[in-house]
Amino acid sequence: MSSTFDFPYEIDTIRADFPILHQDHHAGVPLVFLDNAASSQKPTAVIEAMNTYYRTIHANVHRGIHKLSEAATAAYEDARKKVQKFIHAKSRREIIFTRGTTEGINLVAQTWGRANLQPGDVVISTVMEHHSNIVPWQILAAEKGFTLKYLPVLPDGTLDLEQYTRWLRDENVKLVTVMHASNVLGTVNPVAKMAQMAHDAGALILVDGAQSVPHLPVDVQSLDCDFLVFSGHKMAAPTGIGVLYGKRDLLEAMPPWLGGGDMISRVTLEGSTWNELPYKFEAGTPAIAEVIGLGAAVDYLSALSMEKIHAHEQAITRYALERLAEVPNVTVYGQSSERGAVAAFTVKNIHAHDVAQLLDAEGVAVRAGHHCAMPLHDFLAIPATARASFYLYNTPQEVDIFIAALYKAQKTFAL
Ligand code: 7TS
Repeated sequence: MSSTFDFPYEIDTIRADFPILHQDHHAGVPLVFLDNAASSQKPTAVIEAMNTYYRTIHANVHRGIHKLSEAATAAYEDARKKVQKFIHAKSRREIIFTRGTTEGINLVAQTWGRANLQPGDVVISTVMEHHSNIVPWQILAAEKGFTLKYLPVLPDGTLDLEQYTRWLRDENVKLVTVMHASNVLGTVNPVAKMAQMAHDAGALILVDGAQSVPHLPVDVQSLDCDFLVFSGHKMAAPTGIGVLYGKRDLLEAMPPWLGGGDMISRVTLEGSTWNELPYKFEAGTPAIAEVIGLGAAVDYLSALSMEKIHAHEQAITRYALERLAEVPNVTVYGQSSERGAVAAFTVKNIHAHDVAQLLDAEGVAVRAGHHCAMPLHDFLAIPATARASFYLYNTPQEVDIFIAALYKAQKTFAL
């Protein structure tokens, strides 16, 4: 079946770019990496960009007037322009480097949220969110006294947009904070439509792009989102680096979060004034090598084209879902017609952790657990799922190995 598969690019060449994919997982058992929603693997171009930086131009940025510091600063700021272009932001000043999605959401909560939310206000999150888009708002709500509401999920794994309409009409909604694509259900939420509805009601929208920016073309101007957050490590870039995009007027009006070097204009013992954007939100020495690695990842993905990556992942996911449907006693969660490259599932009478362990013995790396989405698993009334998640380098042959391992796992448990 997998022999009829159409690749939008030369898959063997692409796979050759990722050194980690070519090792045995156990002696004689090749690695089949299907845990990409947790973190993707890195191509040589990204590893080498960081290596070259450390070997040839490392120095601190934005301070020295010596040649190395100028070269490091140029490389760092060049990466910012690459990210700006990648998500179609109007200005490089709208690109703030963070440690990742989690930090981006906390930054918005602690700056925009702390300055603007008060008792009587409503923030809408959703039942399907990752904990990073729930907990920062719970912490702030306890302090500021606003109301946090969670948009329900319908049985097909999509959001209840009728409830959304009602809340926007009837409640004093100040912010909608929603994931673009679910890390469990795969659902791709209609965030452009949700943004328009939020704006019509006078609310802002934050989009968690952790599971969308790595996988499909994302244009912040056509989505018209107020904030977008994502993590480098899920999109072929290093760990420890992520992005907060914000509309310039909002970022200008927001107070800073972390105080320290680089984020100030002038400091006296009586008080301080803030640096211009984006530096106001980048206190201290940043993750310079990781930013340069992110720039290289953006180059890599762009050269391949996000449209092609998306097309490939759609095909792989469709194939995996078809093959999973053949396996008896397997339930897959989420039936949205718009879905990303994840398949979370349970196997009757086998705990998700045991499924993952048995697959691991066959070389297949998947994640098991609640995937940092406990409220969603409560809604699904299951303690845990196993999850296969795909990226640009996965092949239908790998899906076949995964499915064969799943049959073997069931056989092992039946004994
Ligand atoms: N939002 C979504 C939708 C995510 O999937 C994740 C990570 C995060 C936020 C947090 O990203 P971080 O880089 O700040 O940690 N999701 C997962 C996952 O599904 N398995 O491991 C991490």
